[in-house]
Amino acid sequence: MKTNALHNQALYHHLLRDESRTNELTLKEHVVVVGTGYVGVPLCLYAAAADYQVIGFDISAEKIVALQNRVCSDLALVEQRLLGMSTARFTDDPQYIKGADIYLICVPTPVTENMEPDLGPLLAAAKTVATVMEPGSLIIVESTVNPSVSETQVIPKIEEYSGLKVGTDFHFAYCPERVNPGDATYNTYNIARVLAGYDQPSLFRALYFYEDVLNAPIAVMENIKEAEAVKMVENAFRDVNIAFVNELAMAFDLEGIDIKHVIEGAASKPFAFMAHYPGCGVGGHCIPVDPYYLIEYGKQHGFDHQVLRSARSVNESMPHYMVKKLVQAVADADLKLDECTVALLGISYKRDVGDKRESPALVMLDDLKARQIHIETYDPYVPKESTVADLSAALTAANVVLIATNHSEFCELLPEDFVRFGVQVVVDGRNCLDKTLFTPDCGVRYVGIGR
Ligand code: SAJ
Repeated sequence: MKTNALHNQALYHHLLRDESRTNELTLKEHVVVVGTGYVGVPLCLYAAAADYQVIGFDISAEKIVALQNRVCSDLALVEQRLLGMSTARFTDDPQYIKGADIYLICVPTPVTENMEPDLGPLLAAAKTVATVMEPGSLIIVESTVNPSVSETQVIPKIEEYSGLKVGTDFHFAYCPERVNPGDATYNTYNIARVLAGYDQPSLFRALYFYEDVLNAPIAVMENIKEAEAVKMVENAFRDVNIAFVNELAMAFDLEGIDIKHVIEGAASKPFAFMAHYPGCGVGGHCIPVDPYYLIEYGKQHGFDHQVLRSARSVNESMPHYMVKKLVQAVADADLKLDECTVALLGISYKRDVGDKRESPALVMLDDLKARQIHIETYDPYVPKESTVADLSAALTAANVVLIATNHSEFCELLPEDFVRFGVQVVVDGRNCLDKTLFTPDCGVRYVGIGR
């Protein structure tokens, strides 16, 4: 990898700077990372570890103060350690990010309330960079965007506010982030990337940077639109596959087939099948959002993404499907719903992380409240949204349990744990408990999803 990097670096100097510098050892460049969330901070740390002079910039003073105190809850353990010893600095003052050699833009690209792309944060970041950059800078966008957004919205914004011209005065590349929160195997340092440059010098310069900083395969795409499409497609692929198994789960609930066993059986085929699992819904800021970007992009070209829309519709129905299953399970147990207390276990969207963006648990919470059901909530990773302090308190307070997030702490629960606390019904929205242990005479009624 390093050999490649030096080769690209020499090529870069040859192409863009005077010949005399091609053999010079790299003078480590100044790098500014705009957006210090779970994508930007690791980039700061790995670039600083590769001897770049790094500043992380964010508009959130709160985030920056925490980072200046070497605190960041978004990081994997190895990155927490890196933060403590890193030479990276952090600021919320644009005057300190002037004239950098490389700017990396890593800000969110959410959707609006009516599920349309919201490029506000990205274009604001592009404008900030444009006002502090100097000729010769390389700008790399890592935020997830629709095909063509870089060239039709981001670059024009930079040119408008800098007075500079892409290709002539500055370089531009696109390299979508692939951070997977909570993943112990893949992280910013090693996850494979796709990369495209506005032109060849931009590509070489960006390629050299990533190969110098990361230890990850870099797939070079033909053009920026392809690289933008890759990220959208990989996340829409996941949403469609989750919708597929969610639809099967609803069918198998009626047919008495165990979807989890069927998926595990299908996964025994070593090719042409990728296991996804049904649940109470699809949360996070990527999977439920990115398909809406592609749907919008299709609309702009007169195309209707029926499959993407249907998948979104199925996945968005799951929280309500789960609440209906809870209501039915309470009736089947001859309990009166208005005399029950439900403990909602899990608020965040994903196992063992604290991010509640687009979390299906919040949709189920609203649905339960709308039915005037008494609720207690507990999530070890989202204490601020928990009404009780720990799992025991949640089980003590309730006679019905609804598991919304498969946090490790919940997956260890056994029938006797529920019986001990007087819980009569368990609705497992992530099929994370061992269903075989919940025998008819175990003292608690178990309901999974599609099993
Ligand atoms: N989910 C299911 N069934 C599944 C998988 C996930 O219901 O089989 C639900 C989860 O409970 C969660 C939501 O979908 O609510 C999203 O889960 P996720 O595992 O996809 O987690 P994310 O949102 O962190 O997705 C990230 C993405 N990474 C990037 O965008 C860079 C995604 O591309 C990865 O595929 C995913 O991690 C991953 O593989 O874990």
